[in-house]
Amino acid sequence: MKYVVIFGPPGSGKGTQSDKIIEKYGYAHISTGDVLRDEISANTELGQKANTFIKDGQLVPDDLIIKMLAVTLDDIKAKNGVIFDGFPRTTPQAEALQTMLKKRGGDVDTMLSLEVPKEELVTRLIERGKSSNRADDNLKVIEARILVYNEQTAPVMDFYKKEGTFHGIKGIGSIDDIFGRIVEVLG
Ligand code: B4P
Repeated sequence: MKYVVIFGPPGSGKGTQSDKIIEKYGYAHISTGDVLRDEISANTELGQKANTFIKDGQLVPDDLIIKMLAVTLDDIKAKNGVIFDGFPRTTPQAEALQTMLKKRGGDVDTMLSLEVPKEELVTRLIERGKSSNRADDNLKVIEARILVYNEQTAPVMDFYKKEGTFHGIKGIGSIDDIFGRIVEVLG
């Protein structure tokens, strides 16, 4: 079982490239952003709590996310591998993921870090906001999300550099070109 993390700032294409990885490699997909949006739509207690953070561009607290991830991971049927999309977003989340996978006899095999300049992120998210109906795809919240990324999420790269699993991927160009760079790493 392979465990792959796809990482990057908001709008870097984590969801977009995850779809292509799933299609080619048959991995199971865990997107914490998708799970949270489902909880919000279903108006669960977790969804209500999460929404208070997401609408302001803040991260949902680690304890809520880690609990949610453990449940999601338990539900995953055995496949060739799992792609974690949008998780981990803090160093405590990275440590919790390592502990959870070790209990299952595994570890993160590959961390793919999509590198996209800020101006391009803003352009993509404003564009997505025209049709996404997402409360966090507007300029004010996008700016907050990028700040939060730089302060709280970017340090996760150091965790995986130390583990020796970090791979920087140039995240601009066509979706297929970027996927080609990912395939060079995943084989
Ligand atoms: P997420 O749902 O994870 O998503 P994202 O960062 O907004 O976007 P992604 O990188 O997946 O970009 P996409 O492919 O859609 O997070 C949402 C929020 O949930 C977070 O801000 C946080 O509050 C909360 N959250 C989630 N996980 C959490 C965690 N672990 N801990 C705490 N809080 C958490 O691409 C963006 C757009 O660009 C799309 O419209 C796409 O079509 C376009 N695009 C993609 N590739 C392109 C390319 N090559 N060229 C041009 N456009 C492209």
